[in-house]
Amino acid sequence: RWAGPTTVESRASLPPLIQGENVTSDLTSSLGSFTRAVAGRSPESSTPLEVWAGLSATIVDRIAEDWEQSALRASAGRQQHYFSAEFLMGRALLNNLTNLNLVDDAKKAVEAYGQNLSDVLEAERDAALGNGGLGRLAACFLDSCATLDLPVTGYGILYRYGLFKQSFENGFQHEHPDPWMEEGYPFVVRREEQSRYVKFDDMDVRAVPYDMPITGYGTNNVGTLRLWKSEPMEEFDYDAFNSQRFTDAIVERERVADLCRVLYPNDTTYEGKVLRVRQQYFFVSASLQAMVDAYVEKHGDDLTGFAEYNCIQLNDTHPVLAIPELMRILLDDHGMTWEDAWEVTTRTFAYTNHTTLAEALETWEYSIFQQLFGRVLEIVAEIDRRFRIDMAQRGIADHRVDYLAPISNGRIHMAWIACYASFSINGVAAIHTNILKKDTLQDWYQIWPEKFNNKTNGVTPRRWLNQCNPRLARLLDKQVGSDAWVSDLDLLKPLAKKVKGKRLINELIKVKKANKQDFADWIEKRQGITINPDAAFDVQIKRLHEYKRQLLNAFYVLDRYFQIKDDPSLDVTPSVAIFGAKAAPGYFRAKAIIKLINEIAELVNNDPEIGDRLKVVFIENYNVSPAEKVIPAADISEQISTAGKEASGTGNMKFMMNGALTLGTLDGANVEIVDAVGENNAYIFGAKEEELPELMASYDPYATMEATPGLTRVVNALTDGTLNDGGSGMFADIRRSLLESGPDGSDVYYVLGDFASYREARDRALEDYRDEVEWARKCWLNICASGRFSSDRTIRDYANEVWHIEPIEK
Ligand code: CRA
Repeated sequence: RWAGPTTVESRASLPPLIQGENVTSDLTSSLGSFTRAVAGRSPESSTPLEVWAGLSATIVDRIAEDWEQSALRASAGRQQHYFSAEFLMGRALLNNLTNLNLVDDAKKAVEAYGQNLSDVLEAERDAALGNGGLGRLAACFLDSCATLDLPVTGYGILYRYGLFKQSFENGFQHEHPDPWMEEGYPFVVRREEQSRYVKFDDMDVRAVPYDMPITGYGTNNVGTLRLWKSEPMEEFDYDAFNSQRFTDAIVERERVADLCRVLYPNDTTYEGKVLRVRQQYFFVSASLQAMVDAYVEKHGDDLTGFAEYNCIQLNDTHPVLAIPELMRILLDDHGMTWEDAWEVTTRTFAYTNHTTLAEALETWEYSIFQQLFGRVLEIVAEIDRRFRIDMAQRGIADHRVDYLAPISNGRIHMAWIACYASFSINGVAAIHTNILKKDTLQDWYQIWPEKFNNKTNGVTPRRWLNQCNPRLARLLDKQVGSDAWVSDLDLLKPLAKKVKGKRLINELIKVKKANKQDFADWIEKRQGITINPDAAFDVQIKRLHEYKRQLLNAFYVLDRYFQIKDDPSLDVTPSVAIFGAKAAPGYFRAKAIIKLINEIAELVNNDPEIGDRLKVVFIENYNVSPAEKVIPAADISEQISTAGKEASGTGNMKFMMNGALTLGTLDGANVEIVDAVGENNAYIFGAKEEELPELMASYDPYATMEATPGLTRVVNALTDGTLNDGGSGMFADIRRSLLESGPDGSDVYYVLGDFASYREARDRALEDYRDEVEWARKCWLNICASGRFSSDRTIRDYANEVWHIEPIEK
């Protein structure tokens, strides 16, 4: 049910990076050996998963020496370290085969044992060690750093369970554990000798690093992602075991294992749990210890030069405990003075903010720090004391100082510590950085304008175009004359002038059609839904959140359904509304919206009167791999957040690269997408960020609903028996959130307010879709203008403007 066909083709014009007399036969014999070692039987009778493990081990074997050399070269000079609680890596095997230009050889090797490469690749589980955009961004960044030969290492946590697996039962979301590496995972290597001890006041744990090689495209440089695992100081309490107290013996062991057991399934909001703070401290402490030890080994015990050789990017506030922890290490373990230690610390850290949503600015109770690490708390208190003096000297008013202080109202403010101690503060799209300056972080901006800078997000064209869309990649190879665009996406820009070429546009149309057929086959096999590949594929895939407004999309679908019911002969462009989204398990209303979309799908898909004119597909267990299937097949990219709420978005960029047209608000990176491609090649609607405060001040959702033709019927369908929430009260809750007054109602995301304008824009897009050639031209212009949104551009900007690092010498 989960497997589907993948097109696996090699097209790189580069010679294989791995030299040898006969790459294929070498690879075949290694694959045989590794598979036999893993499976304990012949490769011919092994399962696809076993062959996957054998082939993956073969790849690690092949890159081992380059990896070792790369690490050595990187440690010779200034290095960058990317601290992140999340890395949403997805699958690794095809990515590595492509980077090493070994796809063809691997295919032959696998076939030599009567196996099939597609099946082998489909057997791999996603490493889902992240929630959404923030975690996937970290993964794209590592890919770009390796490709650009930059000395960058990622640091995170080896979660035993990644983001929960989602199933739909009766249309309701259910969550299941995701033991992603239980069956073995060759792409991480345990580095026992690099273990460190992390001390809490109530327990000590051993941190063991598992290193993952990060290959780049067209280079033999191999980067590293270091994921820490917590283990007990001693395997188990032998005395307790011997005296028959078996449970006592394993209690401690489990307590330690709990630390890394699970990724918190929240996107943008956070879980206020002691365990989460423990996770954060655990991985930053172990990472810093390793960095400082490496420095001492190279440069001696005087750490005043630490920041010349090391820089740390904090991916949101999750790793901000690294600031007091570095202070602790410098003060306590290396005997530095406060002043010297602070000097080093404030030249080491750079902070990225990823959201303006207030609930995502982490603050922790004072008592949590008291319980976990008294010494770190002491240091935070000293930072706080000095901060207050510093601010008073700058003439900042007392109430402002109190608001901005690291400790206030009995809570520790992680974002304020980050702003105070970092030399760089950045947002992730132009509009987002502006909102930080004028709103969320305005006080900091007034004191230190020079710290602020923008780094618009990007996505890696390796995974998100070259790998997931081989047909389009081949077309681009032909147009560019080589595969050079894969690591220099700006090479597509001059191709825009070919937009009038009939042959080219026809080829593009053929590519999209074939991709849509593949997706239709995949979803049919996976979920048993039949869709018409000629219909417009309208796709919204992202975490379920009210601000992202999946509800607005669902209302459009319902409205169109009613229109067809009212006029059964209505001639509309056939379309498929495709959704993919997980809701945080505790986010009731997000789960309600999932149930709602599934109910609408039931209603629409089973109504013979509707036919092919409208279908609804909800991709179950949406993740990186399903994204790789649906993005190349999309026609319309839904980016419809309430303006000012989506910091950047990165899905919007992936769709653009694959030739889907953006239907969106002027929010996040959509603003820059429209700027790059031109208004005529996107569908923009809705209230603008600067208009919303005034609009909201006089907003009457009920009156707006009544004044918008068709909308009352749609909203009423929530509760009038048209749709069934199984007695959960979920749909009435959605209705209340829109129409009732008060902080939990009032339609704060302006769904009803933007409905008319959204409907107009989506209708117009679907109308335009009928002109196949004109539509494809717009797609082409989007593809050619997507160079700005390569994470290579983002990483170059970080490297030049913040990190000040150079490509490593080879
Ligand atoms: N949810 C933002 O909301 C942004 C990514 C990556 C987010 C997205 O708009 O594209 O970060 N924020 O910068 C976040 O996780 C904690 O904040 C996201 O993924």
